[in-house]
Amino acid sequence: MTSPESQTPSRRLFLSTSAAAVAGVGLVACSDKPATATGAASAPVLGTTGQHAGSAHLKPGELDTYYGLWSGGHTGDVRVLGLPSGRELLRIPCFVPDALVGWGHTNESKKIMGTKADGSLRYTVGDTHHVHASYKDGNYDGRYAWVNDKINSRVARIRLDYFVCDKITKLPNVQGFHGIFPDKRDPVDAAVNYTTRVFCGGEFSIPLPNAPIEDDTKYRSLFSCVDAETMEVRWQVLIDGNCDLVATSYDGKLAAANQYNTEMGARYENMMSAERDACIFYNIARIEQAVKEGKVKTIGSSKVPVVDGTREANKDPKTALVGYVSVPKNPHGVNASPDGKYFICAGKLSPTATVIELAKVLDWFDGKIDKIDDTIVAEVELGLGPLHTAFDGRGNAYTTLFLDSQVVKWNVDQAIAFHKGDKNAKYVVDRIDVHYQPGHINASQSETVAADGKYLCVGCKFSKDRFLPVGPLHAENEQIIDISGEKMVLLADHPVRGEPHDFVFFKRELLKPKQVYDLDEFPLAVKDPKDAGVTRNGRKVTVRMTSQAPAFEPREFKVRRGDEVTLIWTNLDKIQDLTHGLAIPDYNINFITNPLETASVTFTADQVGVFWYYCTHFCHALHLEMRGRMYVEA
Ligand code: CUK
Ligand code: CUA
Ligand code: CA
Repeated sequence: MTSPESQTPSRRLFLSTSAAAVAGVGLVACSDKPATATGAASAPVLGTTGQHAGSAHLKPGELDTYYGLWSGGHTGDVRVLGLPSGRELLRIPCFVPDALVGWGHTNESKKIMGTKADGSLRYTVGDTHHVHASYKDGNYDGRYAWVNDKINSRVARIRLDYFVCDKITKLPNVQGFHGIFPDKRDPVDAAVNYTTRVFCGGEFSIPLPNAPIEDDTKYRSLFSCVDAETMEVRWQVLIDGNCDLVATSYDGKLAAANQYNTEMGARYENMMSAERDACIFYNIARIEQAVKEGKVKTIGSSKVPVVDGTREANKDPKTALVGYVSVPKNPHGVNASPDGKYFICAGKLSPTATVIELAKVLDWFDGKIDKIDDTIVAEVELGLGPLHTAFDGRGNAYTTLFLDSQVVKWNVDQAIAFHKGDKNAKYVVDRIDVHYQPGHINASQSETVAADGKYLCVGCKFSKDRFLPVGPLHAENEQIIDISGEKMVLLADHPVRGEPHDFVFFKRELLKPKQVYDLDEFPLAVKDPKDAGVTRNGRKVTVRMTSQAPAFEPREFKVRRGDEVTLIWTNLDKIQDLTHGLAIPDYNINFITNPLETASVTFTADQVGVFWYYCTHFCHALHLEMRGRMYVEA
């Protein structure tokens, strides 16, 4: 190990060089010149033709080159951004009701979110941290993304063709579900070179099954595997310590979670009492073999098979399902390098990053290495409060330093050489101040085989003085940094409503969004205006409705007070961007349908009178005229 002072540039030196970098940013902002040193004289190459990193500014009408998927934090949604501009394009509601699309109001979204016996939503709060997308051949394949809800231990899947949440799964016997990562291929079947599993780390230990037990030595946590297609929980692993973030290897053989609470303490003093914690490695093929052989138990009313991953049960590497690699004090974050060779754990309470070589972890499982800690190939000092790491595909890692309010760029090979004893190995390449207290970081295509080393986004937890004050709640500050050159260059600040945590961003070509639905996606679709109208079955009334700008069909309908009304609505407009809304005054109903989409709501007609249902989404010159009457008779 070394002090940061022995690695150039030192913080002191950096402070003087950063003035030059700031001047460079000023230049970009004022003159539109590219910020990279090499491109000083040439015009910026941007947007649709953009090949070079260098500016976050797009001219009006220019398209971004990357899609970004951002976790929404408390709003329980996923934000879709265009990069490098940072423009927000969409919010995809998942865990929390949303007023625009009627998420949590339509029957279809309520079914996905989960309801109580009385039909009301079981949960209306969420806490999303991590978004990751499905892989094929080590790169994103545009099928799905997943996001976690830490509060209620749920994982949501998003279809990336329509940008909608289509399934939510609750993990049994898990509290504080934090890290999430899809696998990148199957560990045994060579033909399955795409994501079929999603791994979920349980952060809090609880009694299993849950009961009001005070003795915290009886608590445990679980690592869960969810099937990417069915979204059912395939299996769980009972472990010692906890799971925080999750990473997966490119060969599909390993998943890992960093553990900050190997002490299994219930209070923070206890959680930070040990000098070292761990990164836990899961041998996926062996776990699934154990499940197949029935070496499992179940917990409480859950039917999910649980294998034993405790230290005691996994002492022999040759049969071990999991291995615990020791990592300094309360590590935060584990990330897979795009060359497929290393996992990197940042120290948080230790100023270090630990580099673990995956080939050696597999050697340990094969009994070729005695001590699992010999899989550590570097443990180097980076600065104070290292949290998360991104990669440029050129051998460099970028780690956020929460306490130093910096991003440090460091070279992984040099760090390994330094750790081996080459004291001349200069592993710190550059440092840049960010504003302030960064958490997550990601680079364009970072955790794929196609890491392109162009841009870095940093989620800063504090913005302090960077934006106009708006009362006590400050915006967070997301910054974009050009990493195409040797030195990092700060390009732009973006205010963001708290608290988004994590994100990924990748080439726009990897997604093939559909902008018009297929009618057959919806079993209830009203395919022809002639099928619109009211049918009655006792007190249950079904209203089938269609819309074609600027009219709903039917234009009016009658129900009786006390009827349970289900209104099924298909938007038959089939050209893109022709979305309609449907609101019914005093009935707490407002939702949209996109072209050829069907959605439904169910309500009790409890107020007598005339109610103008009307379109809430600007669609046509006669948008205001697009309305009809619901008569509720006594
Ligand atoms: S945790 Cu948020 S800054 Cu939930 Cu990924 Cu590290
Ligand atoms: Cu239809 Cu506005
Ligand atoms: Ca600890």
